[in-house]
Amino acid sequence: MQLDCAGKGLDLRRPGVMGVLNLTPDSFSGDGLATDVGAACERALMLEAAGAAVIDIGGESTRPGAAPVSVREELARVLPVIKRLAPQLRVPISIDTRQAWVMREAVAAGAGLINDIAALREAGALKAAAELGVPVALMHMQGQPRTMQQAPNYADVVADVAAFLGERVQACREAGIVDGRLLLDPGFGFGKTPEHNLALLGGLPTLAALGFPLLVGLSRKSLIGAVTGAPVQARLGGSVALAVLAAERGARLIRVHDVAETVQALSMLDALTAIR
Ligand code: 7PJ
Repeated sequence: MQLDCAGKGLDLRRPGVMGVLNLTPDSFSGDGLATDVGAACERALMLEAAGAAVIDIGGESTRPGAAPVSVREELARVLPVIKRLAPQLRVPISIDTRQAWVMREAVAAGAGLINDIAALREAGALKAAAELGVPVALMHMQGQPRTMQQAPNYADVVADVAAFLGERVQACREAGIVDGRLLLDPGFGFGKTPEHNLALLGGLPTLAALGFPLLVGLSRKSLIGAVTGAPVQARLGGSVALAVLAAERGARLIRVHDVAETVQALSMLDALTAIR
């Protein structure tokens, strides 16, 4: 399974890592990359050297409680970095956005994959993705970032998320986006309690059975805090464990902040898989 991301390959035959490059000023990694294009590019090159298969660039904070940003602001954050970085990276850049215009500008600047937490539900997004021709990750989210953690509610979280993702696949087909360009993501933490997140982790094989490569993001998320009490800056162990558990249950791309550690952990899973 090799995806063509605007000329750069993304190999999903074995679980790989998507490295996070967060260009929002309130990023909870607190790395201050939002205001320094040079530092952001250096960080991306480090993530590639550490083994990331794709670099995910985002300019809108979507953590619980976050307010939306304007398209103009989002573009100002991501475009200079994508433009400078694309020619320097061997691996593809993914653009983490819900906005159709950001998708268009980012792909024109060199991004090769769309990572949309709203699964192409915002105005114009389906059309933009269809016209751009790059692969798209469709993520499940209940509600909106500002309020999504207030009262998450499901009849059966695995079945509900599977049904939603199935509907979005159908919407993509109708818009002319072929199945081979799609990845699916259950959206850990996006309108989910810790129990919902655990049920989804356990239910990943059911979601994998939909027949699309699965992307998951668990890195440093509040589930780890809920289980262990660890604050966000001390969740490396939990993040690496969740990456391995997700990969074992069928995830093909793991979105993480700590690339080197996760790549090393996944190598061990790979070694075990090779002898089975
Ligand atoms: C995810 C994401 C995720 C995808 C974020 C954070 C919040 N994109 N963007 N999946 N999470 N596809 O990193 O904690 O889980 S931002």
